[in-house]
Amino acid sequence: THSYRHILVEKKGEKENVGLIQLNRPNALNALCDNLMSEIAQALSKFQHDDAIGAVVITGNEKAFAAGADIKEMQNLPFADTLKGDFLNQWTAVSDCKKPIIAAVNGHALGGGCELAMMCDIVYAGEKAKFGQPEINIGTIPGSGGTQRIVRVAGKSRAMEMCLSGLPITAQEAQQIGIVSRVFPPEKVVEEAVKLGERIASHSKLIVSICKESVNLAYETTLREGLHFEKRLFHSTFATRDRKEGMTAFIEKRKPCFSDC
Ligand code: CO8
Repeated sequence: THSYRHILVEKKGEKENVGLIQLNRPNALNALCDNLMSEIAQALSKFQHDDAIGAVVITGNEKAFAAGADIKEMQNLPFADTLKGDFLNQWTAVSDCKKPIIAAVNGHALGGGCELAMMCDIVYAGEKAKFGQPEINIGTIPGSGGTQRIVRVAGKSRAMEMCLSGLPITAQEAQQIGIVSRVFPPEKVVEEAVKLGERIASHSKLIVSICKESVNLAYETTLREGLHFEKRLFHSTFATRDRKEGMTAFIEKRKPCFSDC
């Protein structure tokens, strides 16, 4: 066991196969200070190396998922230090994780909080959640994907509107434009995210990570390269025991027993 200062970490689900990370700086609306992001990176690394874990849920509280990077920490930061210290570089731990991550968002998901949600593979939101990129209000711009990921899911006009106006959008709007896949009553969001995590964790963890890698390629490469790589990854599943077991179980009309290899 490991104790953290700014996050709570536990295992959820009937089989304890879903990792839950709850951001826990309620007095600062879960502002994402450097230490908090380091702790997320550490917790994700532990879940990554834990063979029992098949998916991870990241959540905040009912008031805030996260109100952004910590403005108090950034206020007096000189430019040279942002470069030298690779300021906020550990944020990539979230998008680099090989296991699926589900964001369960209630309340404010602003700035880095909105970016953190969009780094996750699936976003579930409560009816009162708000998503926005308010950096422009404080003289800066999104620094962890806000200007990039919104364009890819919702197009240029929406991305420009959010990033240039600094105004937040509702959970319902975020769902319409594809940032969020489902909206629930606030008290159900984490439960539903864990349920989805359990469903994902019931599959072969090896094939799940190959599938995640392939979907992510759609973001990061051209269609031609993506289709080529997808085909190779599909072929590679034929080198696994779980592919053979899955198909055999179907033919034998029984449940597959995956061994993640
Ligand atoms: N950083 C630090 N402290 C914060 C932050 C924050 N982002 N947000 C809220 N807090 C603190 C407040 O200072 C306040 O603390 P205190 O009690 O000590 O004054 C406490 O949380 C409660 O906040 P409010 O009193 O403001 O609560 P309200 O309910 O009145 O307002 C809002 C809620 C509207 C969410 C408001 O707090 C707000 O506008 N927050 C700032 C939102 C924002 O601008 N976020 C963007 C930050 S910049 C960013 O995220 C850049 C990301 C770059 C990532 C780069 C990675 C490489």
